[in-house]
Amino acid sequence: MSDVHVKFDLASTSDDQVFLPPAPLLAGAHVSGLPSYQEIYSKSINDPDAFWRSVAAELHFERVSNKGLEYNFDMRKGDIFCRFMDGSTTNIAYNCLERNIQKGLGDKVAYLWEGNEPSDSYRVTYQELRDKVANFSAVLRAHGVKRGDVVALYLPMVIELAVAMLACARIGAMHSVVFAGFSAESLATRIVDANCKVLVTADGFFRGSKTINLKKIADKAVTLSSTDGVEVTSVILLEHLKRVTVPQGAVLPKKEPLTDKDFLYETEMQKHADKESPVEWMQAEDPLFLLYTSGSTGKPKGIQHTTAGYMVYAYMTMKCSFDAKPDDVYWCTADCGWITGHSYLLYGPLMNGLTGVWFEGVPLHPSPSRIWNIVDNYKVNKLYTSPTAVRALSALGDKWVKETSRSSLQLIGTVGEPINPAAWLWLHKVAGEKNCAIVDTYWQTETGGHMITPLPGATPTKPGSATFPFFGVNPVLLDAEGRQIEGPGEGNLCFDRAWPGMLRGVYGDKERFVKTYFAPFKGYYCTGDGARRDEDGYLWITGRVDDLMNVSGHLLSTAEIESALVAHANVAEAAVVAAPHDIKGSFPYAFVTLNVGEKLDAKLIGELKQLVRDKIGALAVPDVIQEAPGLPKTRSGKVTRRILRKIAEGCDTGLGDVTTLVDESIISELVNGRNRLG
Ligand code: 6R9
Repeated sequence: MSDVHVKFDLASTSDDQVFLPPAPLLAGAHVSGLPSYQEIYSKSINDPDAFWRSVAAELHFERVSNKGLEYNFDMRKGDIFCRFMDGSTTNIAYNCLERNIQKGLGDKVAYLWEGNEPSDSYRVTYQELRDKVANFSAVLRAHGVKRGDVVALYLPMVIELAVAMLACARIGAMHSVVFAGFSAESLATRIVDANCKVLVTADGFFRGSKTINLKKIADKAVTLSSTDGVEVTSVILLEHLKRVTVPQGAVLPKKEPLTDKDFLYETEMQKHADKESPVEWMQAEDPLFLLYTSGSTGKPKGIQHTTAGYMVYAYMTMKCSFDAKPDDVYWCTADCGWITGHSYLLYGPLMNGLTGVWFEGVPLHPSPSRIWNIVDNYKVNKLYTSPTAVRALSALGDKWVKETSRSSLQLIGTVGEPINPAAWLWLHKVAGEKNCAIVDTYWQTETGGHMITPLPGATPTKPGSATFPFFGVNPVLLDAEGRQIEGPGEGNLCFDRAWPGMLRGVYGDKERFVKTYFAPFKGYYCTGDGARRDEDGYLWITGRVDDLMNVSGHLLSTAEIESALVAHANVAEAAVVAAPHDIKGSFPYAFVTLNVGEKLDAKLIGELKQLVRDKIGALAVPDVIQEAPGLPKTRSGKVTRRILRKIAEGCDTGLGDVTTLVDESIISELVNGRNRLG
């Protein structure tokens, strides 16, 4: 195991903040105790084919070939490729539904749906979900959708989105889910890129007290696509608004007229209710879905996942990272417009036969207790959410949490960005009442599932560290020249071997696939993130490599400085970017959002600088700290640092694409704020 760079030795740790797995989770966990993790990990690395084929044996394959993982990561040796169980056939929707029903789970609740308003809710069993999926797959077929076609799904968080995704998978069509917060232009770009002929959408929905007229946006996207040469032939329209409660202060949107392309969802379902629509047995390497993710330059990339590899990986990561158990009530707060919704709200939980919560609303509506109220109402025992939500909630004070019970909670997972130790500890102490495992999962749209993550019954955790690799994954840290950093150190986070769930391409752009992921370091998959390995072998994600900055020849992590700043009790959020400096090369420029009622005065600036100095060192102290009423964020909650970088550089205009931001007006406020600094 000489090429495996993981050391698991806590005996000599100097870290006093190590949290052992909670006793109830340790007992009877799928992976119980660190030695068990180490043993399985070694097996998975030493004989990946045997390991992954034994996982695959827990799922249904119609035909099983004798192939395992085959791949080439080195462009000097030929084409980059990855195949898993090539020649086998299976179907992921069948594994989510029919397979569980045959095991006797037909009457088990698959999803507890809760709407934007707490009064709107219903539940759907595995059998009911299967029937809806088979029915909708007949509708898709009737609209000409065939194996290999791409169907665009532009829906709020309704159960019909799950139905549509699974119906595509049932008949071998790829779904391309577009987050319902994206604009008409974004939707059109995605429709055109994948030549989608069928679009499934809804009339509208409420998000908090905001009204979204989805049909109006969808209509515009269909027109824009047509201008770009792609003719959508059918729009299947779900009438959602008529069945939900209108939030206080909101009004129903104007009803958009139906066009000759529109077909009502319910009418179509009834029309094709009795049609046979059999499961397509898919080749292991047949594409399963596309999901667009932003690139550092140019148009978004259509990340392409395939059938067997994604299926086995989503199943196994769900099972181990969240220790999936039959009695779980599991809630992933992610929207299905993101990969987290795909792997850990839809496919992972269903394949594991769980009961999931499917939530349409937002965490702070109608009150900041909403998340915890849902946990209490449904007795959620495993919650998967994002650091950004955690920071927003913790900034409002503990009162909203304290007035709820949360006694059912056993595990809280996070994903999407590095979680700063303060937020981690807040989850542990306040939300989790010191009873919960905190699981910081590191992964990407491209990886299909968790890559670096604690296992709740096995891994001693450190606040802010994603800890150790998942089975079959070997992370390496490379320096700028591509040399492996052995032992403690910091570098580019790469993976030296394939795993089943990895992307198989960027849709329609093989060159971009190779260039983005395999050209930076020959022989490795490059994540674009930096990571640090500590004395105990723990991995700490330091943020995107393009967020690293070089100050006086020292590599600094923006995430690390941000983490220091948000450790201050008055700071809700912080974003740090590199600004040019004549002597140092660049300097850290910090934007900080303060908790309600706080003011950024000289005293607080002094305290913040001292905090960074104490936690990291003098060279990390931001030269400028600017108060930010809010940070520019994409709809997935990621801070757009490229815009902040431009502001810090002194630009007033030419800030780049701002159309993906939730709130564009924040930009001028930040520019004005900077000008006031002088
Ligand atoms: C799953 C998802 C991927 C990027 C990734 C990294 C950041 C995700 C993280 C994390 C630190 C974690 N990221 N999880 N950074 N700790 N636990 O978010 O996919 O939207 O493609 O984003 O998010 O920078 O490269 P995606």
